[in-house]
Amino acid sequence: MVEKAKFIWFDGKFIPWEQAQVHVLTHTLHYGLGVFEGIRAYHCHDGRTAIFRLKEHIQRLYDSGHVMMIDIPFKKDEIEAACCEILRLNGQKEAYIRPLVFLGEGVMGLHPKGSPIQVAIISWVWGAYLGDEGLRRGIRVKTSSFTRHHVNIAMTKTKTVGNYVNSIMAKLEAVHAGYDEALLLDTAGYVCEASGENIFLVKDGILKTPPMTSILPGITRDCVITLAQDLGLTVKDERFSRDELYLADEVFLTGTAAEITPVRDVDGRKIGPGHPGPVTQQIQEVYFGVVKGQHERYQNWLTYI
Ligand code: PPE
Repeated sequence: MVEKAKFIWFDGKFIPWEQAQVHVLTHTLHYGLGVFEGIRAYHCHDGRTAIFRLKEHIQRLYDSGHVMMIDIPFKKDEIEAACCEILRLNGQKEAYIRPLVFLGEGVMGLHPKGSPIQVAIISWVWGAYLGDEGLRRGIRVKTSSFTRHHVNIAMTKTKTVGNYVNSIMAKLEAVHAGYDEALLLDTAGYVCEASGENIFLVKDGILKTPPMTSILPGITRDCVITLAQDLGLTVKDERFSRDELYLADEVFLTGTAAEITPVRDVDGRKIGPGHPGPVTQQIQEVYFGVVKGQHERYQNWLTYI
């Protein structure tokens, strides 16, 4: 259960948590057209709180809106300012921030013109997305029987509400089968992404991650590519098959919520020695240092509040 905070920003105002309600005719509730973001704020080593890559997340929210033809009725800097203010008002040193743009009550039917476009920003305390132990020891992943969206069926570069039904189906199936997370293949059968994370493999010291074609352009993925290259590692952005994953030395998932989560097993095949490898551990360590403001070089990724 999400732990209740004091306030939610709703259509330009901070209101008490309990009052952030919607009508059952809310268009997004019926048809799934809405866009959202997921952002983390960390309690830094110097005692301050910093939102990680706020500008990039808000830009992606507007990009999602652009693709889905949802004209967000606020300026980007108003949304950024509200993300900072909500943490102050809720007294949260560390939190997950969820901006959500949805079509409200008014119009029914598939042509959404005339629906009010509403925006909410919620913040709550969210620990390790795939569990503390998963973060430390690695998780078990199952290739899903559900395929990731075809690029002409869903707009995969957007965080559209309805896109996530596919993720939920895959997640339910994986958990039902006793795994922690689902891996989805693309429509050509190549490794695509997990239900809510991008994926990397490491083989002979080289990192590989699927190209942008049909994945969400993950902001954590982008960080990992930069951090790995700055560590002198080679990163290839090219497609690979599930058996290449089985044969990898290391596998890990990346996401705002999941952060850097090692994978120790894919479809019952042990990955490497079956525990997080040296590259994954190094990336994890640098990433957690960066988000907490310990590396001068990446200070421009942080918005201190
Ligand atoms: N792919 C998908 C499908 C996805 O949902 C996410 C984020 C990513 C990749 C990684 O993107 P980024 O966060 O920019 O590195 N998934 C969000 C979902 C969490 C949720 O359950 O809700 C997240 O990590 O915030």
